[in-house]
Amino acid sequence: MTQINDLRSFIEILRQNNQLAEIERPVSLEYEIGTVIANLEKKNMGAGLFKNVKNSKFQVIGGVLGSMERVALALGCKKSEINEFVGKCLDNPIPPVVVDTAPCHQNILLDDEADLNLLPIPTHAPKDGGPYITGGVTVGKELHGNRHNLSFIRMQLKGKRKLGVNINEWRHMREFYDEAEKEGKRLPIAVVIGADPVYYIAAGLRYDGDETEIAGALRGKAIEVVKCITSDIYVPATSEIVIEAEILPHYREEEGPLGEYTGHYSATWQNPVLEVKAITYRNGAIFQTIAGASFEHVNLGNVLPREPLLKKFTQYVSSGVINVHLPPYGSGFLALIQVKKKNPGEPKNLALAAMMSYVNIKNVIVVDEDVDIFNPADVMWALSNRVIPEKDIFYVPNSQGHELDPSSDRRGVHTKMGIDATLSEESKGIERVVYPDIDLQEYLDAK
Ligand SMILES: Cc1cc2nc3c(=O)[nH]c(=O)nc-3n(C[C@H](O)[C@H](O)[C@H](O)COP(=O)(O)O)c2cc1C
Ligand SMILES: [Mn+2]
Repeated sequence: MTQINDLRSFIEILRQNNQLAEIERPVSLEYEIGTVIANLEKKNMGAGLFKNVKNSKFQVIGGVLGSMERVALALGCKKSEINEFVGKCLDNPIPPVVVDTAPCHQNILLDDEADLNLLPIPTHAPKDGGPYITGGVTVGKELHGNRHNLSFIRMQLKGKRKLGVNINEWRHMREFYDEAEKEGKRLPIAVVIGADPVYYIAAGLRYDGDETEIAGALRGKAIEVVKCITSDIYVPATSEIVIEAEILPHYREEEGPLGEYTGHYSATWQNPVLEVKAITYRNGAIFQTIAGASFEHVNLGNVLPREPLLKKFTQYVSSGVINVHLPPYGSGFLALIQVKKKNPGEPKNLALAAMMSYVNIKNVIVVDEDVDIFNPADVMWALSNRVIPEKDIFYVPNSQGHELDPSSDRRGVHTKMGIDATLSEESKGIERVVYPDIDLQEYLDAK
């Protein structure tokens, strides 16, 4: 099996596992690529590799981590093992190793040559404010010191060497930027576009050190990094494209709107801008993108970072918890808990624990061990069959949620809801009809 160490080797894995749609037809950066990625996702047809992008010499790929099947392929584990595996890696970091020469420096454009218009930056959703880099990992470093940080920062194309940047509150990158701004200094950063998928998964995680160490843990091997050309920031040597830039202090411009993870558009905000210092890329570079409001957006920003916590919190309350899931169709607001319950009140306690595990979690559904939490139809079946509303549903009004939740107020205050969708004690003795799973191929292939 191909060993994954960059985007290209993962594309090969996707190809081998029928998780790649290879598109030869010429496509436009304006809306067309975003629309095709969204349709591929809806029809579960794999990541989209656009080989012929109008007005660009680069290929574009989107939806790389848009399904849990592809996340499992990236991590080399089963779908049901993902949260356990990511949780373990967060406790066992592997620091990166520095190399001197790197494929990502095969082509170097400096200063005035570093023109963003050379890159295939898509405008994804119909009402996005313009072209956006959404599938880039921002590498930050504190101004005084060597602490690195990975995260996703959406970047709006605003000029040949200018991007608008949106760094939200409480982010590690925000700390770096606030510190630089206080001193009136520019903050050097790098944007990595196209890398080993574990680098993307690590960037969405909340970790107090350098998330590159978690990428190493997820890969089971140190990530090879190289020093940037214009700063002392380190990026993966096999990155497809790297933008080296500086965020300006004490300057704001309008930025937005963009399709957000809630499936709604964000408002426009007054946000900082950056100036590009260099663009470097590999020969035959592939530009990676993430369609706003896609499952990939939710997987990276909500599902993968928070499932390990959800598991820890709920298993602390009950050893009967079998698995947990934050399905991407729930925008990170819906948690599903599968339990072999011992006591009738246990599912309610589990719902409360889930609500405590992360502020965004609003609705919690607890199901029995015979319900597949990775199959929405099975969860809907449990809701339809096993819920006695006046007894099984409870609310926590005026609790804290996330400001982008459309059902919350401006400060993110909303009502949380817990649903015990397990079979009630009184109904015990009723048995579910279960046909065994078989390998159909044996029937279809038989002569
Ligand atoms: C596709 C995608 C886009 C995101 N865009 C932003 C963004 O524009 N601004 C932001 O602050 N967080 C954004 N996030 C969330 C952060 O990347 C995420 O919370 C990250 O873990 C923050 O890391 P940090 O605290 O280490 O900086 C995005 C996440 C994803 C998956
Ligand atoms: Mn961090």
